[in-house]
Amino acid sequence: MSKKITIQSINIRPVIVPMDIPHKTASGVIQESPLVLIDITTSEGIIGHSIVFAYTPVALKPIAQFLDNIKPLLIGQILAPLDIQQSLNAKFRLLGTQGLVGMSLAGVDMAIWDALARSKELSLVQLLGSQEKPMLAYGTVGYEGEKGSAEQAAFWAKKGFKGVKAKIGYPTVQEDIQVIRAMRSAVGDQVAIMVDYNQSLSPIEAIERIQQMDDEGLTWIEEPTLSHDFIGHAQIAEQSKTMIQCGENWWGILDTQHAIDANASDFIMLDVMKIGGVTGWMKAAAMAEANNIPISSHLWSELSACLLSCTVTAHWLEYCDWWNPIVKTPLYIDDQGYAHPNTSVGSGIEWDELIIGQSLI
Ligand code: SMN
Ligand code: MG
Repeated sequence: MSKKITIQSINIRPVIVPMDIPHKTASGVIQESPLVLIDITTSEGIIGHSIVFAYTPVALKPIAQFLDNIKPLLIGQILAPLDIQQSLNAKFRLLGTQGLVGMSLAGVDMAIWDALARSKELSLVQLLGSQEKPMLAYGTVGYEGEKGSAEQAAFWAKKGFKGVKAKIGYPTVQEDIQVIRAMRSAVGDQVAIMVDYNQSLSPIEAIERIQQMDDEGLTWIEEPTLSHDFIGHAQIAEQSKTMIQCGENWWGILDTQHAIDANASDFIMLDVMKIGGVTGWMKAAAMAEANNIPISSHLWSELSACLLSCTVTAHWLEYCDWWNPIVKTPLYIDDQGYAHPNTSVGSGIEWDELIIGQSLI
């Protein structure tokens, strides 16, 4: 019988990583990255790492505190992510496993998977039974108006990216279309353009706007209305020629099931944290496979590149460099715009302790 590896200790560190350019959306600006870094040390001395993204600094300490509080539930447990997720979900059923709780539990799951892969001396992709494959990546463009959006789009295209995604949701649809056309002139016909409304329209407004931009050659239109309005999204998808993309705000496999049942989205974009960590991703990816729905990723570029390699309907990787300062080897993107998942042990995240030391709060 193989030796049982257990969780020996857990280290939780809240940090704020400054951003070069604040990320503007139709639903608010992200000025910096508030992150909780999790390190789980096993009984054999192997350390697994993960990142929880708090979205806003006001959520940072509560998440870190919650993670500190659940240490006794984890220490001494066998390093078995599926079982740990099941027991934590049961433990917090009455409180609810969405929001800050869900984010924290997903962070634990990601760190356990990383530790498990490292303890077997396998890459995460190998541990999950797959091989690392190059993934088509797109660059992100903020809510920067015509000129700014075109400049940011050109920046990614020049680096070889084959796709760019801009934030829209300007006061009028004419402005949305002007931004799209300015980006198209900047990047040419060979680069895919996606747009993201960040939930800012009502279903009726969305239907009216999207019908006017249906001939702009967009690869997808993301979250036109509230992320949990599956019926509203289904109405929009039904009336739009352009593909609808949703999923970054779905909590776990039950949201995924309800959204699929409602035909809420043509494509699915998983956020490895909100979907429930590596465990949640793999389950949601299986649901997408059964329904022939392409899967893209949200943030967590390094980890998502690994997970997309294990996803049958893998589509696009969202490239996000905001957390690059704290990791030793950020995700490598080649000059054709393909991301190359980590092939060394684990998910490839190693901390740059010097920068982390300067970012602690
Ligand atoms: C997004 C929203 C919030 C933070 C980061 C990114 C965005 C995306 O919706 O799709 O990247
Ligand atoms: Mg989005």
